[in-house]
Amino acid sequence: MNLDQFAGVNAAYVFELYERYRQNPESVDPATRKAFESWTPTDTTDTGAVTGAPTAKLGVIVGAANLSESIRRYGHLAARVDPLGSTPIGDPSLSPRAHGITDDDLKQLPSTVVGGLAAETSANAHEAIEKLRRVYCSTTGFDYAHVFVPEEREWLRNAAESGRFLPPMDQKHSTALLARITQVEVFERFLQRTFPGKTRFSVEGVDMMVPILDEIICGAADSGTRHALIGMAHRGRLNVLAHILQKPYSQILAEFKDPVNAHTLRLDQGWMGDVKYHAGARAAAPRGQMHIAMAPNPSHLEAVNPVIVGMARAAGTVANQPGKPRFEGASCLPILIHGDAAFPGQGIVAETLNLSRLAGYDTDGTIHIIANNQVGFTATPTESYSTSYASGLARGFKIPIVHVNADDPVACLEAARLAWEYRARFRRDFLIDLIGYRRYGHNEGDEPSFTQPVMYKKVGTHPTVREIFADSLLKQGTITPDISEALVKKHLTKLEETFASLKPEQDFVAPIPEPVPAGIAGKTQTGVATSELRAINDALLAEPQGFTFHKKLERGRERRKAMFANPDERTIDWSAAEELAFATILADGIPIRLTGEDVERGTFSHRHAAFHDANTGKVFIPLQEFAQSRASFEIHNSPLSENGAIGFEFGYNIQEPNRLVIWEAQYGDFINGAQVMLDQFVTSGRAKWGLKPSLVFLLPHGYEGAGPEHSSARPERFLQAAADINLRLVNCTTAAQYFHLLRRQAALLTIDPLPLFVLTPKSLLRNPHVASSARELEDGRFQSVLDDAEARTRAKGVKRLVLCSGKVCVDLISSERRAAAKNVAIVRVEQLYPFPRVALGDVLAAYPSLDDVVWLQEEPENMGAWEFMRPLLEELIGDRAPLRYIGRTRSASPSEGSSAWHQLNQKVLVEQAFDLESHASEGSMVLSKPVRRLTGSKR
Ligand SMILES: Cc1ncc(C[n+]2csc(CCOP(=O)(O)OP(=O)(O)O)c2C)c(N)n1
Repeated sequence: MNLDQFAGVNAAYVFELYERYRQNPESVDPATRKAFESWTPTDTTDTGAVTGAPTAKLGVIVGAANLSESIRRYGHLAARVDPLGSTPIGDPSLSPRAHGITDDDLKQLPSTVVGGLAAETSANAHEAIEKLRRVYCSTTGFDYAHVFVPEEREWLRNAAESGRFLPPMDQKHSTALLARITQVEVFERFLQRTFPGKTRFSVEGVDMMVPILDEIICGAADSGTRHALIGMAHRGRLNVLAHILQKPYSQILAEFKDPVNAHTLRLDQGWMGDVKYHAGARAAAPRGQMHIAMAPNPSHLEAVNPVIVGMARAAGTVANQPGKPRFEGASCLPILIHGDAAFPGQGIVAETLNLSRLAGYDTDGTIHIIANNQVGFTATPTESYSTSYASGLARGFKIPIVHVNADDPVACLEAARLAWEYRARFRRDFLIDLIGYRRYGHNEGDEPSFTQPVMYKKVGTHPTVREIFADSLLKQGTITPDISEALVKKHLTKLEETFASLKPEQDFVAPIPEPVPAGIAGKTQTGVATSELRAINDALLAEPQGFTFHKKLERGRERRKAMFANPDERTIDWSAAEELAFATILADGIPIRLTGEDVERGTFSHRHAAFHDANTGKVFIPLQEFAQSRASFEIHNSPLSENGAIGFEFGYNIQEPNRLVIWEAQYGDFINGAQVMLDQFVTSGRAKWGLKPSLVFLLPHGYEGAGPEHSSARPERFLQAAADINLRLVNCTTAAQYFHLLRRQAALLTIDPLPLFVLTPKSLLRNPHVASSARELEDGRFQSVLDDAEARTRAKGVKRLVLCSGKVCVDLISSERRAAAKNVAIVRVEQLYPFPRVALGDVLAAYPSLDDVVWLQEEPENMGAWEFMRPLLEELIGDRAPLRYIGRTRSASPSEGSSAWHQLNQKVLVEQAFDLESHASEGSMVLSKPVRRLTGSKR
């Protein structure tokens, strides 16, 4: 080892080691010890290369090197990033004293001890250190020491220290920036004056959000990015809509006027609309071919995060070729704007960040901006987060962070340019912590000094960023005094003129979706010829050369090979039907994306969509390889997330609505972890924002004695949300029904899209009563009600009509009691919503001698479909027969915790269905009761 070759930081490190060695030779490793044994340092050259130094000087060199490292690492703690002037917390390691040295010591040392670009143009170490302080402790806090990849860290260091991302600030650029800031401010001032006290969530205090977006979006557009997808909450949203999405002022002003008229009142189409600061928009970009979109947003803060990254993933995915889809990250850019209280507080942020580097979810980097106004409604930072900064969570994901003072437009633009370049180069997330303040209260009607009196005293006298910037340009002589006022006037005049000519009723355009012709879903043909199915099945079962399947999976494959031997035999089980549905959809040219926890194998080890070579582990996905395919298939085991994962799929779905997107729950009840996504986006997105989602949810459901947590997918939750045209809920009981249902959903993607919730089986996956024949896949189509074919042949003798849904129907039809109960018909309600009124009416009409109609369910009375069905059934049945309820009594828990107790109740349930006289047996919680007609229900 030649010890004389080291310079700068490395030299200091060698000296530090040497010092350790000198004091205790055993404290360094043997190789280092050996090198030091034959080396006597005496001095450093002008370049800082180590040729030796008096030992006393070693400590100074080490101190200087450590000081420079501390500034790079902790300098942000001393940066003046708060426009309201709070004192930065600083850090002792930023002073020479902490390293046992003085400024004079530094002046004696060559600058190379400091290393990096700052050293290159400095006369000595002191000068270089001062340069570092200007970079790291000014109005920008570069916070990147937590980035683990050395190449990235070095790039970030050079980027910060070189200043190469500082924007050009000649007269033209400065004036353009001033004009933009003026536009932003004047818009808010105009709204404040014209609609005093009306909520708009002004951007003022973090006005630089708009120029930062300009810079990022223009950078992306210049590099050929085709889609920028923006997600943000209320703060500054109207301003971004107006100035980034180019939403016309007239539309925004009309929304303030809030006209109620024939254009907006479309309850007949389920239209409800939403407040103006939740609206989304799509716009043509300022440059090139780029499309910019802002997703509509619910009040639930940060919930839009996974939706945006899902949209970006979809926009960047090329799916029209068979096989695996291709992701082109450079074609899309997700941008998320967060609140400083919401970012650390809402778990969905962590869920979204966790998606950022996973196969199938990665977007090649999201740019995050925290609109940090240092207050959350009334909460202070110390009440809102345990981390040092609002951005703390991002550190764990190794995301570089720049804290920047929102009153320094040049520093803000540097942060934006750096963010874009880093994202483009390393294809990873970047975060800008834009630190400003909030000019008014949480909304414009709030009085902020009730809770933040000191802060608002400062805010009250604090000049706007426009004023500060104009003043600095004036002082530099870049602009003349009249320019600033002329800009204000120009933008104000435009707003005033727009307002003067406003016709709110015409200017207000609500994005109401086109009505869909009635009955399309019911008429959709979904059968596939047996010959075609057989050929596809053969292709799916083809073995790739040299691939070794797991021994235990061979039997299932053999069974599938024989599946089409007799088209009338019920040989096709649930998972085979699913695979055939997927394959035929792909053969029709519709891409499929299927995700969820452990979906590749399937929770119940039933799917095996991805095989792993038993010897090499290599993965083989038949749906990506079969010859008939005309579109891509992707399947991913999702991370252990529901809210984030579903939000992502929702975003993917609305961005690319012509692809079939399916999310599967491990067990149905886990979907309640995504209640926000369901309520705020999936089931209400159409009524509020005119979105047309068609996402499919597969939710294992059914009472099998596994306890309260794994029995119910909580269908009552979907039924409570069901209204107008917003979802389909199905609990189907045969493989053929499932096949047709999936194919129908694919066929309706563009003509009658609706979210589809499917309660799927567990043990029934392998139950022969659920299996179907090839003929049933060829001939049929999805039926919302399955009549009792056997009972129908003797319809006149049927006294009881049992209506049920899902697995419990199979319990009934496979019961040994059934053969003797000739007077009972078991009718399966396969689609719960939309309520199959016509089909059920036809069934009722076919049984003329009914003594009663029963709604039978395995869920407790306060759960399941009963409370939804009851008024609808009463109306439908009228005076024809009394309605009875058979099912578990009301309960706080979805099911028994004991398998034995479950068996008992399930047995009683079945007995009561067939026995017109029976009563609950001891120990059972099953209730059989006549239903008193609800008052007011129609006959
Ligand atoms: C999930 C959720 N919880 C609570 C609220 C109510 N709320 C609206 S704004 C707000 C404060 C947000 O503070 P911050 O994230 O700093 O954004 P700011 O309003 O300051 O821009 C709260 C608590 C909400 N909208 N969403």
